[in-house]
Amino acid sequence: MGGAGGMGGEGGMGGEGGMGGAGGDVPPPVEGALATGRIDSLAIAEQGDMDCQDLNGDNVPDNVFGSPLVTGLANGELATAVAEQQLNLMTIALGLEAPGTDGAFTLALVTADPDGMGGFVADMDGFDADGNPLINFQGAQARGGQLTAGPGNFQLDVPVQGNVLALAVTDTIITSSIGIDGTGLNMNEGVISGRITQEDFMVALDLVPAEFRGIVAALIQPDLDTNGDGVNDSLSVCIRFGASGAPLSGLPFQE
Ligand SMILES: [Ca+2]
Ligand SMILES: [Ca+2]
Repeated sequence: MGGAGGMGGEGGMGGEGGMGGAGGDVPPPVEGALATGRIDSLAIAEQGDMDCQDLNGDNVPDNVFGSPLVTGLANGELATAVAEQQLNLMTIALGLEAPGTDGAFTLALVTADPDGMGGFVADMDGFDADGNPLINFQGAQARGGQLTAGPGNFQLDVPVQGNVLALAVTDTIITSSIGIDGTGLNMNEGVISGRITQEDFMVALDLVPAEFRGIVAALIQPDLDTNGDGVNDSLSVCIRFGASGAPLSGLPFQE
C-alpha cells in the first residue's frame, strides 16, 4: 500500500466537526447481507506500532497521539467507556455474506445505546436524512479474512478526564481481520489510521476546558505537511480496535 496515498485529500473538508461523512454521494440503501458488531476494545496505538500507516512516506508509521503521556491520559478512560457501554461504536457490513472473509462491501460505523436485552439500538445522529450511515467506507475489501477499507472519514469521540475530544479523522484507512459468524461481524487486530487537520483539532480543543486544552495542545503538535508548503498542518492518529458480533436494531435503511 505505498504511502497511504491520497494525502492531497479528496476535498470535502468543508464541514468542521459533525460526523464527517464520506462527503460525496452516499450509497442508496443496500440490499442483501447485513452483519453487525460492536467495538469492544479501543485504544490509541502506542508510538512505534508498526501496524499504523506511514502517512508521509518516510517508511515510519505515524501517530502523533501515541506519546505515552497522551495514551496514559486517554486509554484508561476509553477502555472504561467501552467496557461500561457508555461508548458503543457499532460496525456494520453491508453486502458481505458469511463467512465474511472474502468480498467487496460497504463498512459503516454508527454509535448506539444498549437495548437492555444484550443488543444495541442505533443512534439516529449517525445517519443522514435519507437514513444512510454518515460514516461509511464503500469499496471495503475482505480478502482471505483480512479487511482493508478506506480512505474515508471517521469521527472518534475520546473521553479524557470527564471531557470529550471529538476528533474528525480524514483519509482514514481501516485494516483488521474479518469474519461473520452466528453472532455477527467480528474484526480483530484492527487498526484505524488517519489524520486530523490542525483546524479540526483546534475546533475539538475549543470544546474542552481551558486548563485541559493547554496540556493537550502542548503534547500534540502537527506532524504532517499535507500541502507541501513546509509547514505541518495535520496530526497523524492511529487507533487499535477489536469488534465482536452484536445485534443492532433501529437501522433506518432496514425498514
Ligand atoms: Ca511516516
Ligand atoms: Ca502545510
